[in-house]
Amino acid sequence: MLTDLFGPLSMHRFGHDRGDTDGGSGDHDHNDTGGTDVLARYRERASEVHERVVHDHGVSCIEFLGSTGSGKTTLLERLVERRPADERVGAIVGDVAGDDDARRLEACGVDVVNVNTGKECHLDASLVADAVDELDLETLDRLYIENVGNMVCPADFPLGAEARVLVVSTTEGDDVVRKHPLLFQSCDAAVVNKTDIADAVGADTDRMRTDITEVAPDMEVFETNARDGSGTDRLTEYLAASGRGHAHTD
Ligand SMILES: Nc1nc2c(ncn2[C@@H]2O[C@H](COP(=O)(O)OP(=O)(O)OP(=O)(O)O)[C@@H](O)[C@H]2O)c(=O)[nH]1
Ligand SMILES: [Mg+2]
Repeated sequence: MLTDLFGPLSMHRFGHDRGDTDGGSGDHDHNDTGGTDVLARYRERASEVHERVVHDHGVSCIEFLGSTGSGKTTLLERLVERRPADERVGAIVGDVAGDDDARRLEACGVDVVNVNTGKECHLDASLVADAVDELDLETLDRLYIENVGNMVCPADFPLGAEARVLVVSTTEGDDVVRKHPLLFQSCDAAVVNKTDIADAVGADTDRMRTDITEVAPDMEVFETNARDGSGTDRLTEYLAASGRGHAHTD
């Protein structure tokens, strides 16, 4: 069962478990002046995305998020290269501007929808729902969502994925986990990337791993070099074990 592998699912956090309505971690005012809870609306939208993509179409949906340049797209390139021959992959790629990442993934044979957020520093479920409209879900087995590079705001905005994978890298400093506990707590798995240059930048990956376990005790942690793919096999296995189109039981 997926919950055994991923801990509390994003779906369940926003759809069932997380009854709170103030996300609390963002530096924006996430509530509108009419008193309506904007975050609750987005969580509802995320539930709809999840229902449609995962339940109705049986597409495994995984979100990758983390700071700018941590290696999200590079990691996705490696995962796509290593996918089973018959696995059909789509991606929704969020960036403030441009289509560089979308073109990189397209070059790997992925059906990509590029989303430019302009002044927004994160994707939200409405943007994802619109992007999903542009995909033919019937032709996909897996959908990756790459969020805009940001370590704060995405915590408040689940997108409807089955799991959220947080990608940090050694170049961000080995104190990155301590500075962003809330984001770690809002995700299901963490990748410590750029292990190949940890020594060069003086980062202690053991410390990062220990810090992750401290802020999010049940979190799966992967160490990777996304440039050459080292460490991605375990991540591939973990993602492959994620259920496809798991049935609603509650
Ligand atoms: N040495 C090393 N470089 C890496 C690794 N992973 C990614 N890079 C490099 O880091 C830079 C940023 O990688 P991206 O994959 O574009 O990062 P990203 O997280 O998608 O960035 P945004 O989409 O802008 O948030 C690129 O120059 C990559 O080649 C790694 O494991 N080791
Ligand atoms: Mg990217």
